[in-house]
Amino acid sequence: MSIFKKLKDGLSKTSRGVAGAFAAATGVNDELFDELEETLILADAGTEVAAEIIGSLRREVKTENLRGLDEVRAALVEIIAQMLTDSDARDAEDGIPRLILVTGVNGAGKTTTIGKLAARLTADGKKVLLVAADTFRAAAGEQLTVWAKRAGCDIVARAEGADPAAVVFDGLAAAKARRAEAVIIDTAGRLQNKENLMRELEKINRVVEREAPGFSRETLLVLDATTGQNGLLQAQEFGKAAAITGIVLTKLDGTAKGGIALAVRSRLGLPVKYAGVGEKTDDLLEFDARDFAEGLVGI
Ligand SMILES: Nc1nc2c(ncn2[C@@H]2O[C@H](COP(=O)(O)OP(=O)(O)OP(=O)(O)O)[C@@H](O)[C@H]2O)c(=O)[nH]1
Ligand SMILES: [Mg+2]
Repeated sequence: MSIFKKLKDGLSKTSRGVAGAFAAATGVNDELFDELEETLILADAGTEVAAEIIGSLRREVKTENLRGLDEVRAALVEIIAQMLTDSDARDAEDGIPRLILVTGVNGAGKTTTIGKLAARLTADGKKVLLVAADTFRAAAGEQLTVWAKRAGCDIVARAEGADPAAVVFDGLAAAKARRAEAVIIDTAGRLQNKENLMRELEKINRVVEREAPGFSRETLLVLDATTGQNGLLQAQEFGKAAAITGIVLTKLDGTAKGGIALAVRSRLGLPVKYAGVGEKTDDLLEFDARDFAEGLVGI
């Protein structure tokens, strides 16, 4: 199955809801708008964002005088795609090494995403170095080592229980010495309300800021798409410890509803950068706003 198909299948819970609203519609009327708004709320977009989208849709229908359901559906895709579009996105610059710090709660899919990214960047001919700064969970280093082997890239790992900020320091020294072109740092899963663990993340982030001035830095927050609106809270709290530049939405192949992408984008201004659609190396998509909007609406 293609990864695009996996994404569309994963979002089918929501697209079926949208399809149902259109199928039951007796015309382009309040009932239809209310049904669509309800569907977006059920899809984890949140009440405010759902109201915002449907408000835009109502205006569009009025100003463009849309009468057909297909036109309304296309307008809905357009509005959602625009909301999700990251207009500030820039391609990585040639010659400037990338440094990606990966954070998130326990089990969100951080290590798996790093493995997939490492494989992709290595296949693109980049010299990749992974840094195993999850020294907390048993066997976390081994898990990342397996991914590094699979990708065919380097890894810096230390013994379990080592200070993660020190591992990051060593990792960055190795990255500079070996002239790595992409460095990806794995961190331990932590709940956003665990004060001491958030301070530890701050410390890791300080080391990154201090030791990697020549790198183009990104901090990705990995969100399990099936945890819905809680993702908003996670993004807010993690952002206090390390400024987040982008979101990775994982497990979109499962029972996710997808609306959390709209919520983080609209409420927090955070772009979704990648979408995880499975456990295998190839199951990662560069996030595409239009594909995602079409997946949600079901076109
Ligand atoms: N279906 C599906 N499973 C995924 C995806 N991404 C990760 N997983 C699975 O989710 C589980 C947790 O993944 P990890 O990558 O270990 O998550 P983590 O955030 O590193 O976990 P901790 O380090 O323990 O906090 C594993 O069983 C992965 O195979 C995805 O996009 N889709
Ligand atoms: Mg992990």
